[in-house]
Amino acid sequence: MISLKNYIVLITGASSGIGAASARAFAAAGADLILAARRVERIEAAASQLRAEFGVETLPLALDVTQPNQVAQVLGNLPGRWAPIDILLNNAGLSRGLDKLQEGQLQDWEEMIDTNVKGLLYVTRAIVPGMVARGRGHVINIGSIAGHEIYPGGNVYCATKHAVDVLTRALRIDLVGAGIRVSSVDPGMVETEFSLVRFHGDAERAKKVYQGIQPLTPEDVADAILWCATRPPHVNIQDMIIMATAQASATVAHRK
Ligand code: NDP
Ligand code: 8X3
Repeated sequence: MISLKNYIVLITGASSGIGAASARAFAAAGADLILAARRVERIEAAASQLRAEFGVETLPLALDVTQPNQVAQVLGNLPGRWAPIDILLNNAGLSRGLDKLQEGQLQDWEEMIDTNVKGLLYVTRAIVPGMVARGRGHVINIGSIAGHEIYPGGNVYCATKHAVDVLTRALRIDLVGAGIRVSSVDPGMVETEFSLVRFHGDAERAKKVYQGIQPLTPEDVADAILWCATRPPHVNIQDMIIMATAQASATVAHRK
């Protein structure tokens, strides 16, 4: 296990769910954190809290990963001590809707593709060249069971997570020999704001997703991410699928 003391970790989507839990896990492990998201008030509050609680340095960063110019500008001009990022956690992502493809909303498709695929690419493009120059680094992408399976109504969301899987594997090939690790952590059902976002704020419908089942918590996933990040440098966890015990596959779950 390696120590993350003085490591700089950039987390996208740090304002909620898996990203917020990962921020706490990395802070507890002594890493300094760049917390990026659109909801600035949340990441500012988390940045102060983690600084006070764990004595680490934190930098809240307003960032919309769907905006290529903004991503290049903000990540290309990080304050000096923050520039040499050791770990990039590409976590920002969302699902919108659960419609059959033939009934899907174009706006939902655009948002998922722009965030989950293009956003991940823009951020990766901005950060990885520095890792290459330094000969060290770790990119951890948050994929999903939806990147391995397809379920009814999952169409475009599943396509974006399959794309994340392909991009993780492609980056590993392109970076081989550069001393940089590339991992994917792919959860099943995790109770976060994910379903609330998927159903456009319909809290009743979102709650039903987790009814009668004990889903993963964001902390469970953060624990897995931290474990990947703290393996010895010659060990790369390529892909980790993590599911609730009561969930056997994307479509098979036991509900009480
Ligand atoms: P949440 O909705 O709780 O968190 C999503 C995060 O992504 C928020 O911090 C949000 O921040 C951020 N985000 C969304 N769009 C953008 C954007 N354009 N720019 C910057 N940040 C953005 O959901 P989860 O924590 O569950 O989701 C995190 C990741 O985990 C996603 O990639 C999701 O696909 C994946 N995942 C989730 C599973 C689940 O069951 N919950 C299972 C498998 C994978 P803000 O809105 O402030 O910008
Ligand atoms: C989130 C998991 O199965 O709800 O990526 O799509 S699932």
